[in-house]
Order: sequence, then structure tokens, then C-alpha cells
Amino acid sequence: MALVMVLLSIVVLTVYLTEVQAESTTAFTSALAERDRLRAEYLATSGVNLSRMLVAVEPSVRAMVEPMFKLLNPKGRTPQIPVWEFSDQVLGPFNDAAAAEGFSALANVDTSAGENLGLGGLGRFEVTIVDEDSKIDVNIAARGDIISRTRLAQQLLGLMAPPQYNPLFEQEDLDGQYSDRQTICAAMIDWVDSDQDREPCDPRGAQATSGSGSEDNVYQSIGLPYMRKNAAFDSLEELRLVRGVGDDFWATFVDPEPNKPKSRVMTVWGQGRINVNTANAQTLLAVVCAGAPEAEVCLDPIKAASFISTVTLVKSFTAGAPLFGSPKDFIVTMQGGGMVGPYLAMGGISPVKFRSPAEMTKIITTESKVFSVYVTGVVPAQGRETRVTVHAVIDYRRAVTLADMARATGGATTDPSAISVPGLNGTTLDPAMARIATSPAGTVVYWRTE
Ligand SMILES: [Ca+2]
Repeated sequence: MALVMVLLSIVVLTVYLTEVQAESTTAFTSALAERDRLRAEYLATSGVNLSRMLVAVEPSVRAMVEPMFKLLNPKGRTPQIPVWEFSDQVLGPFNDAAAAEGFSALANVDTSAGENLGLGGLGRFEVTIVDEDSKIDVNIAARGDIISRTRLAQQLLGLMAPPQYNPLFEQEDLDGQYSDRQTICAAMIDWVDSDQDREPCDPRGAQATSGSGSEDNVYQSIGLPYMRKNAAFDSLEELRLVRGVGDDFWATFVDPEPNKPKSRVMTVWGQGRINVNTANAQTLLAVVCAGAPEAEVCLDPIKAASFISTVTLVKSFTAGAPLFGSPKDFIVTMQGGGMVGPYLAMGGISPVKFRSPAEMTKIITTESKVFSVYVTGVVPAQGRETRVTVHAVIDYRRAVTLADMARATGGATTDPSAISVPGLNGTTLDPAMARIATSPAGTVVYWRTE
């Protein structure tokens, strides 16, 4: 009898213990996962801060290499140096041991003597900095004036113009609609602009008047549960809501490789001018076709393809160094002049005749001001890896340079906000606001953690 009771209680205890153990193991594992996730997020945030610093030192780097550029071209302006393309190497000492070694090998500097460098073996971060001003900014139509709308219409039509895209505009989309180039271009502009007038999407700048009618109710009539926003896009994904923007359109004109944000074509951030030094060949073709729709490269698919391959080749020669000192340089080059013009001619591209070179200089720039920073914090653990990605968009339009900051704090003025900051409509910003707005590390305008 006693033996049976002992055996029974052993069975009960075993079951109970197994249960307790399973529960505590689960709790422990989830605590570990939570800890790693938090670590990864903070590694990513550190990476964002370091990237902001990297872009902030660009003016100092530019001042340092200026003598070299002056030797090559005494009259030209020294262009912005794309320091952000080298973020991986330059931020190496702050990252894990492997990245620090990479930096030491590149710069011939021993970082092991540095104090508090590196992440102490906790993990690493992976940085990609993307120049948003190298992309077509669909939000410029939100400014509401006819000139901005026309500029966007020209760029969108220029982007979609090449004849090899014809099939994209001849098929029925997911909503059962047929949308040609004009329709999609108008739908994007109508989505963003604040008025209710139907956009003609006319590259010649015809005004949306009462004569062109008001925006229709296409979204309701095809059964979608939303209406036009009549305000700027807050995120890129919102573009998906616009009529005619389906998977094929997205993969061709918006974001061809979602894992490579550098290849993205459109943006909803940006200063509204395209940086011709950093834009890819497809975007440059759109810029050219916006200003010269009758150009050979915009009408002939073979010429368009050779434009893209020639420009890509020329860009690879310079290994990331900027090609154009000013917007004017770009226009001269496309007309067959300058240092690069002859290479285009060798690629079989005839000189482009812009409708208005003066207008062209207003839609392009050689200086980027808005950047996306994608940082993934990685925390390795036994048999698994925790990854958290932060996407931040940083606006440097009002950032003071570090040199100006040093002058302001080292000289008679001790307050950095004493640097006068122009606000909107000719006002001056409140000093407290000015301090935030003019931070040399830029202003964060978008933040997303995944
Ligand atoms: Ca509208």
C-alpha cells in the first residue's frame, strides 16, 4: 500500500515539475528575445545618430578637398562630396571588431588605442544612407502652385515616356481600370494638391481651370473605401492607394528592389530638386525628358537604352565622385559639351535641346539636403539572430555647418541659436525652435522601427 502511494506521488510530482520547467523555459526565452530586441533597436538608433554626424561633417570634408578640385578646374565650384556612400567604412570604428579592422586597413590608423570605441561584442549595425534628392519627389505638387505641379507632371511623364513601357499602360489593372500615362500622372497630382480641380497633367503648363472640371469620384465608384487625400504623402507606401499604381507600376517606377532603397525611383521627402550627381541613369533620363520631350532618347527605345548604359558606365569610371559642379554643367554636358559630353556622343547619344535651359536649372541641383538612413541593429545569440531596422529621414535644409557653429560658440556669441535662421514667409524663428531646426545633425522628419 505504501509503495503504491509513493509511486503515485512520484508520478504527480514529475508531471508538475515538467510543467513548471516548461513554463520557466518559455518565460526565460521570451525575456532573452525581448532583451536582444531592445539591444538591436538601440544599436540601430546609435547607427542613425552616427550617420547624422557623418553627413554633418560633409562641408568640412569638402573644404579639405577643395584645393584638389581647384587644381583640376580653377573656375569651377567644388561639388558636394558624397560622404554617405562610404558610411560602412567610415563608421567602422564605432561598429563591431570586423568593421573596425576594415577601417584600420583603409585609413591606416590603429583604432585599438581609442577609448570607448566599438560595441563591446554586443552585436553590430548595418548602415545604408540614401540620398532622397536623387529621386523624383511626388510631394512637390502639394505646394499648390501651378509651376510646381507642371514640374512634377513633366518629370512623371518623362519617367514613363519611353515606348518600352507601353504594355504597362495597355493592360487592365487590379481595379478593372485602364490607366494611361496621363491618367496616372494626373491621379498622383490630384491626390497631393489641395484643390478639387481635375489636373490636366500638361507638361506645357496648362492651368487646371473650372473648365477642366472637378476631380471625379473614381475611388468610390470602383468600390474603394477611401477618397483622395488632397494633401502630401506621409509615407512612400501611401502611393499604393493612388489609382493605377499596381505591382507592375510599383516595380518599374517606384521601388524596383525593395531591399535596395538606393535603387528607388520616387520619394515623398526631398527638397524638390533632383541632384544630377547622385540620381541614377533612369532618373536622369526622366529629367532630360522632362525638359526636352522631343529629344531622341525620349522617343527611341534603343537610344534610351544606350543612354542608360552610357551614363551608368561614365558614373562607374568616377567611382562615386560627383560629375557636375553645378546644374549648368549638367545642361552643358547634355548639349554635348563639358568633359563628359563627348562620352555621351561616343555612346551614340545626340545633343539634347532643352525647351528652356533656365527652367531646367530650377528643377535640378548638385547638393542634396534630405537623406534616408536605414540602419539594422543585429544581435547574434546562440542559434539565432535578432534584427531591428530603423528608417529615419533627416532634413538638412536649415542645418548650420559645424564650422559656423564653432565660430558662433567660440567668438563673441556663445549661443548657437544666435545664428539668424530664416523662418517661413520672411520671419525669424524663435530662438528655442531655431536651436532644434538648425541642429548641424539635421532635423528628423520621419522615423519607423521594424
Ligand atoms: Ca486634389
